[in-house]
Amino acid sequence: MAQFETYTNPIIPGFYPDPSVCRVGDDYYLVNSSFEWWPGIPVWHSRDLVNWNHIGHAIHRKGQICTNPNIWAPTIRYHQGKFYVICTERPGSVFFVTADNPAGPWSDAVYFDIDKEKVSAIDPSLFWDEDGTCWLASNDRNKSGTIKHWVWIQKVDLKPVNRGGRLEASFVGERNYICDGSGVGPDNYAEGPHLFKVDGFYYLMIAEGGTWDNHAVSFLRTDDLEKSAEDWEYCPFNPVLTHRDKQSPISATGHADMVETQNGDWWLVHLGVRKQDGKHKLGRETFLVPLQWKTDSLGRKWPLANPDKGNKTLMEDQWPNLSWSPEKQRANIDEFQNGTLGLQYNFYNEPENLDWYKIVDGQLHIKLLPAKATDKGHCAFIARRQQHHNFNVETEIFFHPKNETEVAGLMTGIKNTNHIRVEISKPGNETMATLYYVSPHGEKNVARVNVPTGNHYFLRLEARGWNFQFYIGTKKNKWVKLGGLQDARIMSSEIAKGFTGSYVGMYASSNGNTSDNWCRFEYFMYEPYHNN
Ligand code: 6LW
Repeated sequence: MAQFETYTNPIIPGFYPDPSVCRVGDDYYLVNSSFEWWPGIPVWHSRDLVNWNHIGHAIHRKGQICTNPNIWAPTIRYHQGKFYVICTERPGSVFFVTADNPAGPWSDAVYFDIDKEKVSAIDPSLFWDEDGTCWLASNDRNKSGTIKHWVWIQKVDLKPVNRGGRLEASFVGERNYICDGSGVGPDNYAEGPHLFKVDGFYYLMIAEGGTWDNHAVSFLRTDDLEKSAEDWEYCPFNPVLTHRDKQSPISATGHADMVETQNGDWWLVHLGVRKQDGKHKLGRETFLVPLQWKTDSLGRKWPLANPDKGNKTLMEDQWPNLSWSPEKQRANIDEFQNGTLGLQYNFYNEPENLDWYKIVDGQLHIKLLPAKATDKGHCAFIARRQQHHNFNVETEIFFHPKNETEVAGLMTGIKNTNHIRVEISKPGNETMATLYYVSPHGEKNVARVNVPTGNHYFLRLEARGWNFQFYIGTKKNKWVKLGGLQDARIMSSEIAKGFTGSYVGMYASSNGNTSDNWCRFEYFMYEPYHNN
């Protein structure tokens, strides 16, 4: 079997933030936040920590959780034959789901009754001590987001009780507030806590500094989880990982989780962003960095990220001491041959039902829904993440607009208020392809061409950094340039705000009217260009 000497970061490119990892034997499982994208919480499998295969979603069924999802920062753990994923459903609740098989199905949600009037908990994590006691670590966040976060831990009983139709687990004993940060660096903002037991000590990993440029990972430890805050010991090397000094192509490194391999090595997975021209469009991505335990002057051991390489996560680093286990690569072209939508696709917000799309004879059919691309909620948009700075997207669409409100095409962006899309429509007797650019200031029609009526069309997007150009054709590879944006930074997280990343996908709408019309897509291609 081929063995590589190095791996490249990010290990999971694109909008895959807040990674959490666990190991079961020789197998590793990882989850990410998904916010309002459906299905929620992607679940990954790997045997070498570098090649990851998307195997399912922890939130995949209507009714599994109580409200429309807005999922923040999950943790995955394995305990006595069961997988647990615990996370926050914003704005309110902490819940967990369980599964025998991490590919699914996952159970209905079990909630913690946690919310106070002004404060909600985020970033929950579970830890089982050797005596079987289960602890929940989390951090408070007040609803306006203005006070500092405090990390706390508390014993819990996970056995669900049905309270008024909602499954609930219970707290045991007092909540122990541990810290609001390591005290090192700007804006402590402690969050993303995880507990580990190593050589008889309990290590508390925290993220701090806020999720952007000042993000960092720090450690505390204690020999007794019931000890009060002032008796915990702070790692003198804190933060053990940060790219605050902006000396790396990777920024915002933080919100992490760590795992010990079957060979006794320790690795950290964490989020980070890759900026171009000071902004990023791919969301917060998942990175991997080796940890080494170093002893301080008091003889205490602490895990440090790449201490011999400037305490930084590198774009390329030494391969883990694990055999190369390539996962099956997803083909660049999806010809809809499987009868079901691939795991790479998401909808923006959970749909009311799933009767508006189907795969028949190798074509994806999408019904025109009244919701518009600029609406806040769910619309008929089947999309996948942009995972590279440079990429090409191509599709073939069959569509006969029946009236001037019916449109279908290709859309890319980060939000309803920050996107570009090309639509086929028939405003009068002629069929048109129109390119729209949408910013918080409104919608602009940037290009329009006539296309033959009653035909099928090929649509193509070429993204090179912030330059997005669209093409149309009635024959494959016979492109007419439609136009685009030289500078699409409107789709950056810095401008659009929020915690997600950019998507690209197939779209259809009847613009406020009911319609029984459908469009069909023959294939959908996403192809990295020069792989970066
Ligand atoms: C998450 C918090 C954070 O809950 O961003 O980067 C929040 N860290 O820990 C949303 O991902």
